[in-house]
Amino acid sequence: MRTQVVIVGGGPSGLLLSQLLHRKGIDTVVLERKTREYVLGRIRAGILETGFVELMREAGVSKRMDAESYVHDGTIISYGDDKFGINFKELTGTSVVVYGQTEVTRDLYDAREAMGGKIVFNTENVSIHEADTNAPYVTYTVDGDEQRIDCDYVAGCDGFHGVSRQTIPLDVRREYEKVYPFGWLGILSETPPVNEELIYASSERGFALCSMRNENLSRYYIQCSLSDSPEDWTDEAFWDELKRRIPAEEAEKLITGPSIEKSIAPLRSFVTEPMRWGRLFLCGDAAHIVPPTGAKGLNTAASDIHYLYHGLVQLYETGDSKGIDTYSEKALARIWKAERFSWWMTNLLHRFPDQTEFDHKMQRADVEFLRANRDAQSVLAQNYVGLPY
Ligand code: RFL
Ligand code: PHB
Repeated sequence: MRTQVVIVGGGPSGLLLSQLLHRKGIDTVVLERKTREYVLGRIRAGILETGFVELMREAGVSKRMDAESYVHDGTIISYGDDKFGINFKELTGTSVVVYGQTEVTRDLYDAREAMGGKIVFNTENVSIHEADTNAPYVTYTVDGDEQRIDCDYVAGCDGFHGVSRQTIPLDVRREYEKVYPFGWLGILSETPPVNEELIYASSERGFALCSMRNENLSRYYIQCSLSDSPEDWTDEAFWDELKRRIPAEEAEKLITGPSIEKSIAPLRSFVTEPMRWGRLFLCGDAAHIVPPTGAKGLNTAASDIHYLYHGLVQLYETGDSKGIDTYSEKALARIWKAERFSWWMTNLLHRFPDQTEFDHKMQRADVEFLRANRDAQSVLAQNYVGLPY
């Protein structure tokens, strides 16, 4: 078999790239290790930057998103019972959109199916060969049969645990990592959100986040210990702890109910450089991870896809390789800024096990400054709505 671009990974990055390229007449094959149902069962991102929304429109998959998503013009930061708002719209002229990653992925799968896009599920032993030559190819097994696809380029969109990044030799690849000493325990419940805007809550007992998917589907998170497992937390224990971490006014209003999903995500900052090796390009979580504070993970994946898509179209349409030659540099320049923002917001709002009283005072001063200073709020707002591509 032969195609122009093999895309390893059928998560949001891989599907979006495949859909965008297909519309420009560029042929792709997506190789996904799991099933469609499995990918759609993962509850992840909820907040999309306008750059992401634009890309979904360009991919022709925005119909449901435009009809069903919620525009958020700001967010709330609370500490103990104190709180204040950050008005993105006023400070930057832009907003963000609430539309779950599950829905984004579902829309992309539906669109790929409708256009006859090639997605191979349940692939095993995916292996990328000769990526540093002009004749790369990918082998994999499906249903016990070994297959080979020859191609022009490979896009590694296979997430943090994928094989693409590992294909780049260690003497070329440099990795930067910070692991945080806590995780986020998240639940999804069919209850109305406690507030119309998201609440990022800092408290003496640790961080909490009140988010949502729609008017009857709420997503809440609490900072938890890395040694916890979701089974350690009954729904009742979760709700009790959440109430202790958000302002009393919201705690009283909170409507609780049974969780329909409960999971723990460890927090990590990670970047690999470069994001290109020969004819292999890394995109999204395959190349970088941010802690979820600040909602940048899926959004940075989208900016990678934006750069790679435009680079490949330029190449196939005009023969000019400038876009793909500068891919790694351009993607990384934006990613490091998103890394900084997510790291800063994580440090601002979480409790760390080794913090001293002095450190607590510093955190508090940082939050007070943010509350009182419009310029500081503007910096947060610009980063939250998304830096320009
Ligand atoms: P994914 O989604 O991990 O998809 C990779 C796909 O590749 C497949 N795969 C392979 N396929 C073939 N062969 C192999 N060897 C393979 N190895 C892996 C996997 O099965 C999978 O289907 O990466 P992608 O596409 O780059 O997308 C990245 C996003 O999923 C991620 O950045 C976000 O979910 C992060 N994130 C958030 N991002 C935001 O922008 N806003 C948010 O509000 C937000 N909240 C979150 C988040 C992530 C979270 N968790 C659980 C990590 C909240 C949470 C709790
Ligand atoms: C979510 O709704 O899942 C969500 C929202 C904002 C974040 C992280 C996760 O910063």
